Amino acid sequence: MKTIFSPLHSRRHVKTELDGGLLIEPHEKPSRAETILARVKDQALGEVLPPEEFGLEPIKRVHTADYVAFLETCWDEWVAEGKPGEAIPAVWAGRGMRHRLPKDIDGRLGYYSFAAETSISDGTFEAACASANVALTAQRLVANGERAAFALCRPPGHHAHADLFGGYCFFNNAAIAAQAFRDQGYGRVAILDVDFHHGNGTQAIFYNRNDVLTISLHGDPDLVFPHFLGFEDETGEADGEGYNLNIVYPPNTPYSIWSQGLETACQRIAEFKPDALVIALGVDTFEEDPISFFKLTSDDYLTLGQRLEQLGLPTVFTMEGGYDVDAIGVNAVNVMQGFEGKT
Ligand code: OKP
Ligand code: ZN
Repeated sequence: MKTIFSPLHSRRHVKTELDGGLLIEPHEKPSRAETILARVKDQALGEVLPPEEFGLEPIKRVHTADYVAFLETCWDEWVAEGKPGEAIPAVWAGRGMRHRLPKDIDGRLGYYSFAAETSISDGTFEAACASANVALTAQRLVANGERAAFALCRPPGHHAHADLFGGYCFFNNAAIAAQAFRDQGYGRVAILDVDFHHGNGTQAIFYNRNDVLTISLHGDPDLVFPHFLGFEDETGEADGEGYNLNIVYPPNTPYSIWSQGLETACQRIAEFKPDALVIALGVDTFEEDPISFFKLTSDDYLTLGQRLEQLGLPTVFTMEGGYDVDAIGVNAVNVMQGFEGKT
């Protein structure tokens, strides 16, 4: 399987993540991508290719033009205002307040975000664009006949809405790849999100559509991020009714339980008969992940890859979460190797 990787991911190198009242070193750090790349090479998974440049148009098929423009200039505006640290949103329109775009940079940061752990600094926009190009290049390879491709995206994407960043995400790479398939004449596309966290952005982007089936398996949002979306009674609306599926699990869920939901997801995908599949691949379901509570083992990722292959679909993998950096390379590449038949 070919891997798409951009060294420009390292342009996102923020120093802060608001966690527990402290500004800690971010969990979503550059070494994550480098560790996965090293494992791809070590295992000779296949060729590693740089992304092609697609520009902003395919990103704007999913994200609003004003949101994209905001991300492009946000850091410069922040610096121009004389702010001493990294750009962190700290105010939102709560219940009863107005969702109106303010002029001030603090107000604009809140308007375009849903969480405060995701700091912005120099290079974030460039890295997010490169990450989208990585996903789009993998999508093009698959559209041109590859059975599957691995988009080694960083920063991740599945929490990003059409006009909201948060959860370490800016552009929704999986949604952008799925929309690219649609725009190239693929009639139906399924997105299966196996990251530990709910793919709230992906769900929201396609919530009223029946041409893109969205499924997410994740930790119960009553207990974990993103807290305000991802419950099982969210099934889609209008034309999209019945085209969103959430499967939630409690703490300490092992693969033997998690895989029951995977079977439900695979059955739904088979019934939908998509023309292509996008897997939002997080490996923060790992037993040693520092911010998550599932109990998948490294071998389980081989089994997962085998099961995904059985769907028999042209498949793009977009990298999402996974924060045990020591294991992230083995775990992510195990999914690809399982897909290719390794037991
Ligand atoms: C991004 B992805 C931990 C709070 C977690 C953000 C989690 C973002 C996960 N103290 N807050 O889905 O892996
Ligand atoms: Zn996650």
